[in-house]
Amino acid sequence: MDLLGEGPAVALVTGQRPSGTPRPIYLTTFLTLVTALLAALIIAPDSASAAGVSDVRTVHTNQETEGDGPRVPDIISTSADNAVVAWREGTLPGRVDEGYIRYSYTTDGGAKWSHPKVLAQETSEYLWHYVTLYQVGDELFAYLGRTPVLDDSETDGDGNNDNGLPINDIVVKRSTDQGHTWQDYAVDMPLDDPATPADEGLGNLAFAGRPLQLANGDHVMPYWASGRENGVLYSTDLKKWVARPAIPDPNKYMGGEPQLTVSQDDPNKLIMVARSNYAVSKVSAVTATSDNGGQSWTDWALDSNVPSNDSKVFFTTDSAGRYLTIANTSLDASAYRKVLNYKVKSPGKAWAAAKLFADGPADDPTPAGTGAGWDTYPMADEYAPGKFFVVWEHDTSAIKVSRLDISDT
Ligand SMILES: [Ca+2]
Ligand SMILES: [Ca+2]
Ligand SMILES: [Ca+2]
Ligand SMILES: [Ca+2]
Repeated sequence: MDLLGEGPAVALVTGQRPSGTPRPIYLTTFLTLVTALLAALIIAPDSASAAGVSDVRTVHTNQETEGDGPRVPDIISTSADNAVVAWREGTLPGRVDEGYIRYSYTTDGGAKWSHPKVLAQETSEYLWHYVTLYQVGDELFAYLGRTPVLDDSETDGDGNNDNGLPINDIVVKRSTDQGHTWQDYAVDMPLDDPATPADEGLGNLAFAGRPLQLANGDHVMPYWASGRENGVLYSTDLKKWVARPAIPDPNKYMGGEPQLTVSQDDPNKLIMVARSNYAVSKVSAVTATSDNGGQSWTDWALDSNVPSNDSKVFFTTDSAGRYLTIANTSLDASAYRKVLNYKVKSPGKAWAAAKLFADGPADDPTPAGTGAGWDTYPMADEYAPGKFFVVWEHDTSAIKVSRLDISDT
């Protein structure tokens, strides 16, 4: 059966993503090789393998912030040299999951990052909860969840919005210069307006995982919303987005921050991977699959191969069909969110053992008073086969980026 009636319903996006600015690829590749060879000779004579984690950089640090610091970053690489990172930065004491949205870009493969710029400023009325990035051809899109400064519905009765909810608008920005500048881009999202009694759509519609483009050109974007409903929005034109049904959750796994990718075994099957609720599992993510572009899903089920520790699980399929997951995995509550590991599964093989991805200093200043030593909330983007830029938050005081090379696995 042809799932969408137009050839393969789903195909690996990474394999079909058009390149960015045209460039002499052989020259670039040659220079990259020369540079890498020189770097290996000069800097790392004891490096036995190119594989694994390298080139860790701090994109941005803020030890003075009064909210919950620079957090929840995302990254898109448009080439081996060019990438853009965006994140939320807290601004108000005692308030979490809200702030303004900043971004920084590199043009030299991550060695240097631009001074942070503002993607979405806070105002007297509004703050921002999240930013999620998506590349379609030469265009980049940033999806931003807006939240009010004031919120009378909270039980503390102080009238302030202390938790980044409700989401009362979704704003989209578009860049055509690899994330250096951004312009407003109007969209129609199925979001409930919390100020009206009518039901206009999903409550607190939020995006934490990367959208992907189906083989027929349409787009699917993983969402989560009030009640920990997870599913995909669907769009044919990147303008109007329609919600498809939520993933059934009869066992109350309460998935969150879902990541969407394509099965390494079946290009017509979507896989959703999400953090589970700590009350359900401290060790395993939940997964579900769809063979019709997200119009229906299998029930959420625990997957013991994919770790989750009550925080975001990054999960993708690379251009060679490998699964890559990066997540916090510790069973020790004292190590909550403090260590990131990664795992790889090549097509037709079992999951390889977890390897250390990041564990930064435990004694950083954590301006908000929480998150000391955290290394958490990873996102990644493949810039060459099996090679990724990865971004994550450290200590609620820094945004970090490194390379991760799984090409020899
Ligand atoms: Ca309040
Ligand atoms: Ca609130
Ligand atoms: Ca409403
Ligand atoms: Ca750490």
